[in-house]
Amino acid sequence: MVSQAVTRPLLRVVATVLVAFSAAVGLSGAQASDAPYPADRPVLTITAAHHEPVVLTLQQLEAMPSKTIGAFFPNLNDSDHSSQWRGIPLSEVLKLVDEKNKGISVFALNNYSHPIPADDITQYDPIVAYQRDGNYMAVRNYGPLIVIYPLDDKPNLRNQDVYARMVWQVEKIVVDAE
Ligand SMILES: Nc1nc2c(c(=O)[nH]1)N[C@H]1C(S)=C(S)[C@@H](COP(=O)(O)O)O[C@H]1N2
Ligand SMILES: [Mo]
Repeated sequence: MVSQAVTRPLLRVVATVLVAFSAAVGLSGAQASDAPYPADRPVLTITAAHHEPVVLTLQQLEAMPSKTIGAFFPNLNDSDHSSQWRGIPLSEVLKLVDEKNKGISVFALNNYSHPIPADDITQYDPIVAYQRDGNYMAVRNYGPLIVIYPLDDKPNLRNQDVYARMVWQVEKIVVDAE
């Protein structure tokens, strides 16, 4: 009798903690599920000559170290309107494969591709962005992934050579062996 009276409130506390915990876990999951595509769909493939391909979902990308940088988006031709882009530094992408490289080549859904030299990654560490101003990007909004350079902070990057490296609708990154 006595033990039951003690146990019940205790169970209630345990249950409350469990509910709070799963709500907290659910919250981080809900973030990715706001994306206009399934969070568990592969969005990025990274290949290298001497490494198995690495295939990542949005959820896996979001589990990686991220940073936010300010830049306008050259394609929209509105250099007055800056956005905050959140994504994975290309230096982190390179850590996924062990390949001596001279840089990477970024491939888009529309078959556009462009190389990014290793020097850019060292000097400017551009990101593969999966969010623009807090929103995931549909393919019709140049998503799901866009290479973004820190155009706001570095005026010297505002030129066509760099814009051509800001590949949108990214689906694949090839690490170019040295
Ligand atoms: N997916 C994809 N990304 C791309 C391109 C493209 O055609 N497809 N063009 C590149 C070039 S050459 C530039 S200058 C900028 C701006 O593209 P725009 O040709 O649409 O102005 O995006 C770059 N990223
Ligand atoms: Mo361009």
